[in-house]
Amino acid sequence: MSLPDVAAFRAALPSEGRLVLATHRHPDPDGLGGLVGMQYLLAQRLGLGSDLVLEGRIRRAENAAMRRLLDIRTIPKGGVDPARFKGIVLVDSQPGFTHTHPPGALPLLVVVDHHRGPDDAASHAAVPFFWVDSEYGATSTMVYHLLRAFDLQPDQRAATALFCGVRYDTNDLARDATRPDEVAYLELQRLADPKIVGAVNHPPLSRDYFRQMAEALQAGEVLGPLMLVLLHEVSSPESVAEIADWFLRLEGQQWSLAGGACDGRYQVSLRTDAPGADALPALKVIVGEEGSCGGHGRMAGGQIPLTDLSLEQVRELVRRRAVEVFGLQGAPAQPLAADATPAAAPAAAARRVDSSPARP
Ligand SMILES: [Mn+2]
Repeated sequence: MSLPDVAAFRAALPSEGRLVLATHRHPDPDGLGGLVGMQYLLAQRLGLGSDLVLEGRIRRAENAAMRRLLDIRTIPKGGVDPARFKGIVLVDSQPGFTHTHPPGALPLLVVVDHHRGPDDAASHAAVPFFWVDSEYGATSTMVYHLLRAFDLQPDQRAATALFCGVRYDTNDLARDATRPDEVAYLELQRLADPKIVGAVNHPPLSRDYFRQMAEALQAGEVLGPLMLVLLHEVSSPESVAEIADWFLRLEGQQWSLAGGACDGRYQVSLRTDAPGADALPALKVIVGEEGSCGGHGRMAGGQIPLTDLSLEQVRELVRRRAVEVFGLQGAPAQPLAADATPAAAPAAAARRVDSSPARP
């Protein structure tokens, strides 16, 4: 596990001016938390102003609530005038990840991320401060420890943002959490606003959300240890991740793969709760040469562009490769919504008919 290097961080940044802070497309709480924490650190310890540039609409209700309640302000990507900024700080992502396109024409000065990236030393060498360590369960944990290395305690807003990030990516320390995540979680919980944390955790959900979940329930298939939900169009890429998370809770299922088309790409999310299992290698096989993916520990996400292949072709490809990678050739696919005990069903139905009064 690597520790933050304060001197290297200082050396990578200008002594004055403004910076652009960016993260991956469709930011999640860990990306947003890392941005808010980083903005606070730059202002408090380095006297540097910064603006957040976000890509992709934030549609997941939890993430939108976090942005609203913490008043996370951004400037449009198209509105970045290179003359006004000294460079870019990227959190929870890395250059070269296909879901990340920081505004061009500005140098990338800092990368802080916990995803496993491509072993491409050339792209790292070009970044003055490149701190990537997949031993951390969340980027927000890394940013928290960077603040502490500067002897800086986050204020309530920054603590709330970072706390939401740590708890989201580690599932409240239950998933991929290490000792630094625990330290950050407990300290940030003490400093965070519990009302905001609660409101982010349980935001109002749109009717569209329930419609999407109803579709997912209908489309869900149980294939041995794999829960498979390959949808057609979805309202947001985040909903694919949410569906994968949700269906992992099905009793007896150790893997959950969800997919859906949005913004010209077929998004896929793979989750596992098998002890010690790693989601990324399996997803790499599933998206293959046609797509790209990233992940850490028990979660991985990726996409396949819907340019050369049609939506139906991609769904078939994903399904076939998932069956192969989990060795499920010949395994019966059972609709999730079907009776899980088909053998007992006719008898039970017969009894109901016998004992119930005739319907009008
Ligand atoms: Mn993250």
